[in-house]
Amino acid sequence: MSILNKFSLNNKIALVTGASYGIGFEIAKSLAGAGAKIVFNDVVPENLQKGLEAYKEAGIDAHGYLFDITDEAAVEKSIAQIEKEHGVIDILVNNAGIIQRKSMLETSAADYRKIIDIDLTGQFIMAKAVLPSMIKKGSGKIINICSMMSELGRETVVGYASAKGGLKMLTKNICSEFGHANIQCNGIGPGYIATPQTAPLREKQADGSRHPFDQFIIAKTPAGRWGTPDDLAGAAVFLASEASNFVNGHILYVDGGILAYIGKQP
Ligand code: NAP
Ligand code: GCO
Repeated sequence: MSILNKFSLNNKIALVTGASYGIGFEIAKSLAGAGAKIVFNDVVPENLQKGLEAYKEAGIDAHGYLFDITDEAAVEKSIAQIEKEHGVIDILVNNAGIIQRKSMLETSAADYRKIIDIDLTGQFIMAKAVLPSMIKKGSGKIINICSMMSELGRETVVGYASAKGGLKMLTKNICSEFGHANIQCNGIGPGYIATPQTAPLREKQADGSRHPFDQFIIAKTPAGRWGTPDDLAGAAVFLASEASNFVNGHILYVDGGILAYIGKQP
């Protein structure tokens, strides 16, 4: 049998959260390309509709559901509906998330709680909702979208970094508690990726020069460029497929080498 068969997702159902666009959309496309049936969610009706149109344009028969990953009752109801309409979810990609950029001293406890709620508690709620059927089926893949901030801090992203650090440990804990049930829970740690979420960091300056943060990331990345969502496709298919059945609790960084590099001398 060809080794490539191990990367096949034929007859698998994949749920990607927050996947109307951005990283989630590209990961969903990659899983569809490997044979998976795509289910995705969003929290804004207009964006869900745009996502459905984008998948159709990409030739993907995706199924969209509107729910907030932080609303446990809505998540449980939606997962039950998805399982009834499509079958057991084989692959969950916990992609949905937000970021807020302001100094810690300007960050209220309410700000902090909101980011933790969406970027960490929401991923817990989603995993808890899909695990029972995965365990009953005897297999399952959970992929948490972590970050450079799962390993490193920086000014202005205290809530986000706290959540992404916690998400690394949630990943290890799901591995620890459910590995015996043939559940593999891993993370993908993207570097700096060009999406709407990082657009403010790449805005051209009034004089047409690169944003200072843009220049910083180029100097910090051995690849000398920002990543694109498509750079994450291979890692997603690998961690969603049986090719990674003995990989568990691992965060696979797809960062162009940032975490290995002290950075180019100014
Ligand atoms: P994005 O463009 O901002 O997309 C985030 C998605 O999450 C949107 O579809 C958004 O829906 C959805 N979402 C937000 N809150 C939600 C909620 N409560 N319930 C359901 N869906 C919700 O972000 P991205 O750049 O694609 O990033 C996707 C993931 O990768 C995030 O977890 C992010 O932290 C992580 N990441 C990004 C980078 C990067 O450089 N871009 C690097 C490392 C990790 P609406 O827009 O409709 O609200
Ligand atoms: C930021 C960026 C990063 C990226 C990503 C890096 O403001 O520092 O948004 O946090 O989103 O998480 O891996």
